[in-house]
Amino acid sequence: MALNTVGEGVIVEESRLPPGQYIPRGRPVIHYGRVPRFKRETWDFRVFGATASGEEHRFTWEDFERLPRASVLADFHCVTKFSLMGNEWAGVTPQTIMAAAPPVGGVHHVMIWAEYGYSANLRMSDLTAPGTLFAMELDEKPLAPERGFPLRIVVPHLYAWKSVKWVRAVEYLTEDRRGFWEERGYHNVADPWKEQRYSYQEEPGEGPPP
Ligand SMILES: Nc1nc2c(c(=O)[nH]1)N[C@H]1C(S)=C(S)[C@@H](COP(=O)(O)O)O[C@H]1N2
Ligand SMILES: [Mo]
Repeated sequence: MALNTVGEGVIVEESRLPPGQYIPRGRPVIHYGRVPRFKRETWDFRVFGATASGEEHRFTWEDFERLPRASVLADFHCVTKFSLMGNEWAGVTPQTIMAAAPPVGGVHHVMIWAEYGYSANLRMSDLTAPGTLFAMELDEKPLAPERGFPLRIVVPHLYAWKSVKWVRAVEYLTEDRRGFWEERGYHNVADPWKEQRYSYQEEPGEGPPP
């Protein structure tokens, strides 16, 4: 396995860096629009769409904080080509959320919704993949406001625009639909190991029905 020395003596296995990515100095923060302010009393996390019960499930912040925690050590790859290596995220697994608010049978896609209407769609298999987490902490500290406080999803095996910050809801979809960047020319699936950056690269079956 090739070793690659990057920056100030950081040693990274080359096989951990997807094609076309580099390791920047520092830890860039990227998002569209402003950083929302967290209001504990009105914050909620909703699971809606094709739920098994037919009802929307709502967690208050108090409910959410009581859920069991898990942690994940993962790298993070932005489509603008920087990668952040070795992030330790802690939070709630999608499995925990899905046990509390299951989908009907046959749901293969979800939309993750954030403050201000930012969204990203995921295949159910990406939501339930090992490594995907609703994160409340990074490196043993609560998320910084600009990194998604109080809650973001991390989907480390896909380009980071799918790792929605300031998450407020999950929508179970009966049919796949494009999210914010997927509608604006980015790849519906977004696997960095296959360099699935742009929608024009999509193969049949990788995008929503026309
Ligand atoms: N709500 C929201 N989440 C978002 C974005 C955004 O604009 N809004 N940008 C995405 C993009 S393009 C990237 S690269 C990562 C950046 O995460 P970071 O700021 O922690 O590095 O957040 C993603 N999550
Ligand atoms: Mo990004």
